[in-house]
Amino acid sequence: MKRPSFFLFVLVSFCLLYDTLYGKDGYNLWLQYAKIESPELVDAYRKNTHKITLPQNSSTTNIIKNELTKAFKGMLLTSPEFSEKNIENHNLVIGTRDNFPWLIELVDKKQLDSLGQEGFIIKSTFFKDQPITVITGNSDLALLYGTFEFLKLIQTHKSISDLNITSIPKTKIRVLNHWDNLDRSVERGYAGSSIWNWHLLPDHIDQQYLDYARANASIGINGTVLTNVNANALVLTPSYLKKAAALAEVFRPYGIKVYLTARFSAPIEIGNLKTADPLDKNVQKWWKEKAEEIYSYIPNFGGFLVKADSEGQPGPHNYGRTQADGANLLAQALKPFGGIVMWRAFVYSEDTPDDRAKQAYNEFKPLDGKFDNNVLVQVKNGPIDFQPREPVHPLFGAMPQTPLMMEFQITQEYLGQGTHLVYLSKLYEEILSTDINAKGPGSTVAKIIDGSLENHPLSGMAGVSNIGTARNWTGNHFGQANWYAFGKLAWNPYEKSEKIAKDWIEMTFSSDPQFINTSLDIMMESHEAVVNYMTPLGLHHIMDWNHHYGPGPWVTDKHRDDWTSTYYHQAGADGIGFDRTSSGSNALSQYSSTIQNQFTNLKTCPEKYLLWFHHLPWSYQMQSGKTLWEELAFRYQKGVDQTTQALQQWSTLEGKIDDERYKHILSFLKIQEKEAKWWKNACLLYFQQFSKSPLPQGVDDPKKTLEDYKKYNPQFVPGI
Ligand code: BDP
Repeated sequence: MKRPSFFLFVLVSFCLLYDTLYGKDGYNLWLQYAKIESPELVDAYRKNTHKITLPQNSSTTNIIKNELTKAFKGMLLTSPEFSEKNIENHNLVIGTRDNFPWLIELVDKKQLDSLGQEGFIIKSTFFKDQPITVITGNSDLALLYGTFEFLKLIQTHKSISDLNITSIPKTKIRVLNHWDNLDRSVERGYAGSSIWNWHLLPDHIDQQYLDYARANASIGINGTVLTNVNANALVLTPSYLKKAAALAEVFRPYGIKVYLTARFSAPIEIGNLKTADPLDKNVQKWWKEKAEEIYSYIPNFGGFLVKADSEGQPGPHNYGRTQADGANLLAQALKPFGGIVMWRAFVYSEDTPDDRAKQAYNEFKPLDGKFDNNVLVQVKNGPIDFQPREPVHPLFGAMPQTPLMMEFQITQEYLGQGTHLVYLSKLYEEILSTDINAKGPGSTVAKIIDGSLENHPLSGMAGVSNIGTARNWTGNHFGQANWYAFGKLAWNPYEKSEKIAKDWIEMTFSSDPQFINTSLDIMMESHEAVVNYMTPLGLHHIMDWNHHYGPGPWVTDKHRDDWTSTYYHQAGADGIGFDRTSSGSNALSQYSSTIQNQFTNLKTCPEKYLLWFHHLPWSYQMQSGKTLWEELAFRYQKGVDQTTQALQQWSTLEGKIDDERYKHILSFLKIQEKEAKWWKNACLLYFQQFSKSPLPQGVDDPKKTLEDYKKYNPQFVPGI
């Protein structure tokens, strides 16, 4: 009797010591499983979890067992007793109805049927008068999802004694898009190199691959596109397919499918064909055989993500064909194997003499109904390009016969890159909850994304990953929250950012109420802050050339107009803003009449979109009574003040969490404050040339000149 308890004591002490020494670098993400201090809580949780029934019939159930062991060791300092079948005297039962036919007596059959393959139920009930908690679903993966949800309740110190939770993912495809290149550089990546070590694959399986899969499974992500949308055809050759297959093997028990980006010209580049024309028989044959080959390596391969006819990528335009011709070519090749195509709507050209914001709609809307049924059109949240704030993309609601998939950017290309604390869930929520009025009031973007508005069986959400080899995965500790929130919103696009943030803070850092409330405040304010100090009132695309780091409202006269800032802000002596009403590009005509009317009318157009849709004189009177120039200056100043406040708020949290993460975050917040001032000063000095008005009182005077800011030329900015 004595020995095991002594052994347990040593083990637990070691774990605690290990945790103090190494555990707080952020590697454990939101799965910290920190020790719970309250003896009452620990007692209650132990009582409900110390005897667990869990059949061991797959690698997924094995993962569940390991997760529970790890979690309870960390949070409750106990090791639960596991049994595969025995239920007598047990308190947590995890299994499908195949495992436990009696479940049907406890959980409604209809309800079970409605769960599909991924949904789960967590229910407090009785078995032979014994109180038990049941986690059930129709697959082992569902049990894994249910287990993570159950553990979240404990991580966030909720009661687990009276549970009745049913959770079914609202979207089918919940994928990360890695813009990772085969040389391990990451386009728009600010967290180190790509985590895929292609050179050592397939022989070396890094622990990080398993941890990646586990983290994603814990938030319901069920797919990963391994490679950059600016694709390299090499990944479709046998030596790379073997490497991708090794990753797919690791991810399979976690319910994560591998997808690859398909370079449209691959039949020429690696197939020795003379053309990649989608209507050419040999090209069709080549893709069919390629698909067959891929499935021979990766039996559960998910499919392709394609960027075509955009920013130099080849595509169907090269052969005078449509985007539907291109997408269907690949869709037909994948169809026999159950694969899908995610075809990006991010198509625009500098040679098209029309507002860039209109081009995707012009190209895709006429193709509605022409895509095969295993194609999703993947649309960015806004019509330009992941700006700090954009109105919703007009394609949402405009293609009722086509499943549209959301593409959000998790990596912060335009939102402060590696260092700025910006909780992106607010941006995601703003778009998902937008009522685009496609089918009358209540037609929110979320309803398009989950397929419910038009009853599409396929649905999905993609997030451009912010993950790299940084020890804390995302470079910025708070970047983890954006990965987490993306997963949660992909599972349920109706979830609220505040709740997601609260859970994340508690799981990641601490249960201290002051810590939670202060961090929550900082997070909830952070998106509005970045919009204020970068692009207030609907300004957009005014960052510096190419690397997109820092302000560059002066960027002009480049080889492409649609990549310059002056194209977008149109500032001059007469005013500022892009006229997208009928007197300008008329991009507004692409929206439902309700939105059109609201945004066209200056009285009802939300000020946050004002300069996106209107070109207005500097003296234009804002709702506040100030002139446009004054309001602009105040917004920039407000953004700076918000970052100063965030820094001050964070400073009050010293000692509330480990020093390592506290200091890391503090130093990033200082960079953010400095850069917010840089943005404000550079932009206001630049626009002042045209407004020719002084800065209003209350707006700090810049210490440098516009020329100083223009001259600043940072070298080797990451992510290009
Ligand atoms: C822009 C990025 C560029 C991407 C492109 C895309 O600047 O690096 O390749 O989007 O989404 O945001 O294809």
